[in-house]
Amino acid sequence: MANVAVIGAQWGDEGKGKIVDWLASRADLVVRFQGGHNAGHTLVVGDKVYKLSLLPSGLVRGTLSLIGNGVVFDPWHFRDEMARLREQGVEITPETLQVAETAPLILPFHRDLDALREDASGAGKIGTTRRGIGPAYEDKVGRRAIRVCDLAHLDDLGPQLDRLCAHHDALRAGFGQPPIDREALIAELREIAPAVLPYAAPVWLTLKGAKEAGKRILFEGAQGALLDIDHGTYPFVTSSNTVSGAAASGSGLGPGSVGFVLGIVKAYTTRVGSGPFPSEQDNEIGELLGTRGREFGVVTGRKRRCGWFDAVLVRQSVALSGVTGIALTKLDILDGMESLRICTGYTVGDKHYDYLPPSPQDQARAMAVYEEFEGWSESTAGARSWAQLPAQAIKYIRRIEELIGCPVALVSTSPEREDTILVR
Ligand code: 2SA
Ligand code: GDP
Ligand code: MG
Repeated sequence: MANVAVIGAQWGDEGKGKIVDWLASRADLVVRFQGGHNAGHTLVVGDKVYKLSLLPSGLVRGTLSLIGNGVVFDPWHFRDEMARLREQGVEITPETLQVAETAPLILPFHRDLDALREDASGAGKIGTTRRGIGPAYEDKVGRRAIRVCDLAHLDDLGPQLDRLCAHHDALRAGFGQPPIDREALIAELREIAPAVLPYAAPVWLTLKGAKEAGKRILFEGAQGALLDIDHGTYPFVTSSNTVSGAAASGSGLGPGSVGFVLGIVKAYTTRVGSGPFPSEQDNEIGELLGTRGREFGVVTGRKRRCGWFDAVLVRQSVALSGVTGIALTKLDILDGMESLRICTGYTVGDKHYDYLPPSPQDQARAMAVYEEFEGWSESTAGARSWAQLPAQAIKYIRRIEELIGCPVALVSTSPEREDTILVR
């Protein structure tokens, strides 16, 4: 099996956790390469439900799990999420989990700044998870981040703290906040360091060794391609690159190491947070999809916005991430719907688009153009073979393939790992 990168091809929450879990048994290592604990991945194993935000999904099955340099790392959340998983019976040791020494830390004032900015932005707010993701990435790019490796040198961070505080104290003053208490910050870091340092490792070296030994590496993406900082619905995006290209830079392996890009795609569309959503159904259809699909944020509990499948967006994601095949999830949620629609293009004023126009103004005005389909009354829930799918469901899948220009490699029909159809 080639190394696989799993990425979301919509606005996140496509079911990446379930698919990574399905694939993890066929991989030797799982590596997260971007995002942080804004992600929410749900794994259902028998009667147990695991909700992971920062930790790679492979951990639940005991697959060696790595947090790459491209991830922003909240050490307090790390400690707490590990404790929660251990309570659920998952074994976690430095033999099963490594964190890149070069990953930048999310600090308490990043979280505060995220929330202060959102609250001050009125109608312009992004609808972030308020976990400090954006401010932590800003500090990384601004070359003032404290990183995992710095936890071993807390007595010697003078110039770094000068840079960090010079920037943040000015920002904080603008929000009526006191300057950063440097001593208190170092004391907090000193307290948390022992929970992190045993797991800190040169992840890139682990990956180099794994590659040389012919091990199978699974790259676990978070969020989705339309939340990508460069290619997404900017500014209503997250602060990392979520496209497959980030798998290489965010873990420390060259791009040639990704052999197969698996795009995870929900059979309809959802979005959580603000921003344009041309096929949104802010009506009883959206309500039905949300209720049947249990569309609530794993991290924040926010209700996800729901709408029809948007083939334009997924076609764009397929191109942007070089998707080799897709996993179509939550097909079962469409069972029993009389008719279905797929968005095949947009009109903005009198202009037709077969891709998402770049400006937020045009995106907000984009009207979806639909193709209509007959639904199916049979249940697909729990189906494990192609032969179990009703003819109308197959027609729907085949049309999606045509419109997005990419084959469906897997179909998922329930949250359970084994309720997955491998399409040959
Ligand atoms: P942030 O916090 O700076 O990354 O937020 C910026 C935008 O990115 C969106 N975002 C997400 N969208 C879907 N799922 C995510 N994870 C959680 C989940 C979300 C939750 O699995 O349900 O619980 O609300 C996720 N993380 C970030 C976010 O909504 C903003 O639009
Ligand atoms: P992720 O962020 O992409 O990992 O997805 P989330 O875990 O945030 O949201 C996906 C939700 O759908 C989770 O509750 C999964 O258990 C669930 N799920 C995944 N695949 C399927 C499926 O095929 N059918 C149904 N009914 N639920 C699914
Ligand atoms: Mg999620």
